[in-house]
Amino acid sequence: MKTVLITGATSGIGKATAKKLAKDFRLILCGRRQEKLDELKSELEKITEITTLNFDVRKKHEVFNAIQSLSENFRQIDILINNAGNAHGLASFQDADLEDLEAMILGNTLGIIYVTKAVLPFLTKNSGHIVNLSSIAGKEVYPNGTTYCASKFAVEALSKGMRMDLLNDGIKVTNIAPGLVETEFSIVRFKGDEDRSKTVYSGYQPLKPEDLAETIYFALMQPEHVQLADITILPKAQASATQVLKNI
Ligand code: 8X3
Repeated sequence: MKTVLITGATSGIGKATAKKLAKDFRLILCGRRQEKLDELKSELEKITEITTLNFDVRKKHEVFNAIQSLSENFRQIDILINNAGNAHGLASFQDADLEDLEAMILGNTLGIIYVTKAVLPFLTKNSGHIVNLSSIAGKEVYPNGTTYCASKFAVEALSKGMRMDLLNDGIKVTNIAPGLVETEFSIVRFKGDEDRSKTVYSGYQPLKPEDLAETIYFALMQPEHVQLADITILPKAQASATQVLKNI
């Protein structure tokens, strides 16, 4: 049975993906909240073999130490799902808090670089697969999202470049760019303001984390010779990063 490492597995898309994959894969669940990892582990270990790694993708040494601490039976990783990521603030570039901007570049861009560099020595050659979670914000820039978008444009470049550089190693790279998905994303972006977060997802049907889990599963279950390179997935009510039809 293949082994999948998922970052950001404690909530949202990562958690839904862990649940979806449990019937077919062994799982390495990674996240910052150990109690959430433990909860998910105890739920899913009835179905498959699970281990957890507690680290913050923004902390280089934590990332490498955690991945190098994997026990012998989890040291061969077939699939890496770079899911962890966040937005911090939605403000003009001139007004945005510099620490928020640093956190997005660190978490969304450097985080993928750290985790992928740490996992690559353990990633199966000739049938390995990396899935990077980008965003519609990796395809289009929108006002007040400058650095968030920059962090996701970088993910797009990382996906394309990894696909080139890992071609000879037989490792597939799938880039997934979702639009509006209802998760803790906006609560984090708006620093705990649940009312403001709810307005982002009201008046239309946003994507659910489970929709993304289905998409990731679909990408992983393709025949060995098929590489889904780039998938953009939007709610029916969304046409672009800034165009959402509400009250339909
Ligand atoms: C999250 C989607 O539209 O808020 O990546 O940028 S959006």
